[in-house]
Amino acid sequence: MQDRQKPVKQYNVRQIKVENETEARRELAQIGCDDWGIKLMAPKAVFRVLKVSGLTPVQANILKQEMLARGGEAAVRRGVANHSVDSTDVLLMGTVKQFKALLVKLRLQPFDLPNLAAQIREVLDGLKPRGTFLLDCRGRQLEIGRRTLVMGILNVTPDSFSDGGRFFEPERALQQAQRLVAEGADIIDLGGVSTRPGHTPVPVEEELRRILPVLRLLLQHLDVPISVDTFTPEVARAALEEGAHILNDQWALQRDPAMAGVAARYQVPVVLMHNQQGTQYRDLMGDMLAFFRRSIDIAVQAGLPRHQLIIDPGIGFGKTLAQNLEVMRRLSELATLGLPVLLGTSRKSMIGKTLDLPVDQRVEGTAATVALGIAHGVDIVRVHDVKEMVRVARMTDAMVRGPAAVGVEHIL
Ligand code: HH2
Repeated sequence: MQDRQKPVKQYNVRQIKVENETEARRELAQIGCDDWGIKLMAPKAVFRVLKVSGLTPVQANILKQEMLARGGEAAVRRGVANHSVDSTDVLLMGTVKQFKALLVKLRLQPFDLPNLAAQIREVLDGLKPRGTFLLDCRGRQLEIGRRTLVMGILNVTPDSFSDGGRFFEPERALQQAQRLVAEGADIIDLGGVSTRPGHTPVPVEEELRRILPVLRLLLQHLDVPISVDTFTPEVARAALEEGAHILNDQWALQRDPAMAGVAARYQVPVVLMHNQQGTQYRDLMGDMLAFFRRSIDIAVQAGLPRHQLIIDPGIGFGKTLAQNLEVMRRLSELATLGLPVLLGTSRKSMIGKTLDLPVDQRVEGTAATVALGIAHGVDIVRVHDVKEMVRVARMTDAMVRGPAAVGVEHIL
């Protein structure tokens, strides 16, 4: 007869979720580390992979050497070692502690590496949890980060893809906006031009004729901030002069050089939405980030502070279905810039094509994108179906941000 085996002691090995130093500190404290140990080890618990573009072989070789010396890694293009290529992208892999030590070394190097060090530093800082802050919309405040904010769409266009023609009359538009606010909208986004594929361009006078009477009514009767969805400086100027609180620019200040000056003059928050002609990318997320950096530069040069800017990946703009889905999957990469993120997926063709459903049956698909967006760090969702998406956002917030985000901690 065989001996009965001694029971094997179980150590309950498992992976835990640690995405930043705040979460690392919490886990270290929970196992009883002392304060000194927590301070020392938290930066070792967070691993980052950063992608850097367009380095010379000389820069890349130094970077690799310095990263390896810190115990991290740097992947470069074949041909960098013998300088048979002109430039390379680099994947830097290491803990926050290793990155910090790398930065100290890079600051002492030639070849523009101190500049690169400053840019890496900015990204590492941007990736730290932002906490909550108040976005000042010309006197009306939006609290960013505590819970997801819902922007209700009000299109006063005859041809918008999902609600075109329904709220063309100012009184009806006001009623619709009041309904959206009653359902929980934190912002109303007023648009006078449809940008759906195949839309007809609208003259400035017509865009003004559509939005100004409605805007005046909204400003009189609503307490929430009103954003104006336009990429035309004349329209933006007129709307801001009337008192609109936020500028939502589908070309992120890059379509008309006058736009940034208009936004700066009124010191309004600006939504910088990614957009481009065609769907060619060298590196989808990398190109989008470079686009946002250009827009941020334009804004700051014009005198708009960085903290007034919101970025938006522009789902459905200059992207194929596969690219839209990839952006959704990689939304958390937008945290790189440390700015609030707005997501506009409501009833869009990405959902229609994926589920093979017409525009009036895309509410569940929209819900999936809102939930995923929030899980990936989105701060504001732009939606038509406010009542439903407020519920989706509250539920997702309770799970992602914690019960305090929706005020239910008392029942726990
Ligand atoms: N999408 C649309 C319009 N404006 N603004 C931002 N910031 N982000 C978006 O994703 C976005 C936007 C298009 O949607 P919709 O307003 O519903 O349709 P239409 O262009 O037909 O009016």
